[in-house]
Amino acid sequence: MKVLIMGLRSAGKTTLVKHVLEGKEWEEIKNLNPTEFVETTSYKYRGLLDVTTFDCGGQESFILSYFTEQWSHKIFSNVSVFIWIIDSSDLRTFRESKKELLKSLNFIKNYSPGARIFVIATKYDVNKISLKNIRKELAGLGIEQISSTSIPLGIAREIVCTILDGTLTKELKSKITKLEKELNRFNKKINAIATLIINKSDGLELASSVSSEKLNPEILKYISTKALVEPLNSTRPIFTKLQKEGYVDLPDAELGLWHVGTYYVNLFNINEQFALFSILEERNFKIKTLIGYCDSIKNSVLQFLG
Ligand SMILES: Nc1nc2c(ncn2[C@@H]2O[C@H](COP(=O)(O)OP(=O)(O)O)[C@@H](O)[C@H]2O)c(=O)[nH]1
Ligand SMILES: [Mg+2]
Repeated sequence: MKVLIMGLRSAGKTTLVKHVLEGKEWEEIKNLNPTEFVETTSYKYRGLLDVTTFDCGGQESFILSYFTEQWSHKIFSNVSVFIWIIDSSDLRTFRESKKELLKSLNFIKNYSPGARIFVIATKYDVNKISLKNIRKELAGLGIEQISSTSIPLGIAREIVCTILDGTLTKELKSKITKLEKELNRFNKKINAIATLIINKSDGLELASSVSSEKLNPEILKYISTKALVEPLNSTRPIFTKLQKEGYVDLPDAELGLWHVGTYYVNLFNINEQFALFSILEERNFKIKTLIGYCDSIKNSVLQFLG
């Protein structure tokens, strides 16, 4: 599935993509350098969807060259989802952005007639144009949905995820439902509040099971646990080195446990791509038993993927 993301210079494209598809938080990405010409990056959103973004710089001269024969075919063909990014904090560039959007839509309609079209108004924390006005300005262009986002306000991930989740096929959804049945059993066995299978690259869940009314499963859908899960990738090299020096035995299972208030967060490495994440209330579990259960759910996940 090709997701094409475009917009004028400095509209907030790169920041948004890094936030949602790389699980980066505002503090890490608020000072990015501008993108040079077309940067193509491929992601596996939630471990499910192949998403390729074409971040097209956005300098005026670059924008012009997209519309040459040579480039337009390459950029606008086979697009399933087209997202135009508009800077809601900049009144001066609004006209220009609308003009370029109209041009792009012509290309999309030519080269990818079935594409679903979305507009995202970024930087709504410092907006100068209201969403209502943007919607009025862009009415009648065949845009499915126009939404506003703000990364510092923490509302961007949910908006973009909702758009991408809306493009998941029935087959994928029923596969997830099957995996969630396994997770429900696991969750009961270990007496956890919630268990999630996390796609490590964006920190988003592939599937989840929530067994308590205390937690809204809808919220878990849009949280990136990247920062918690990431250490699982780096502990093995450290332990390997220590083991070489003869200090420790290398553990077979890669399990991490966080103690947060009265809760325990259990992290378990499934493979390069996925990790298991559960939230447990108080210490009512044995580590060895926990590892055993984690191992069996690991096999289910690997089967699901295989
Ligand atoms: N206040 C605010 N600034 C943002 C937001 N998203 C991006 N920016 C800033 O907008 C500028 C341009 O962002 P960038 O992603 O490089 O734009 P691009 O050229 O479209 O890729 C950067 O200084 C970002 O920090 C947001 O949600 N709120
Ligand atoms: Mg950029």
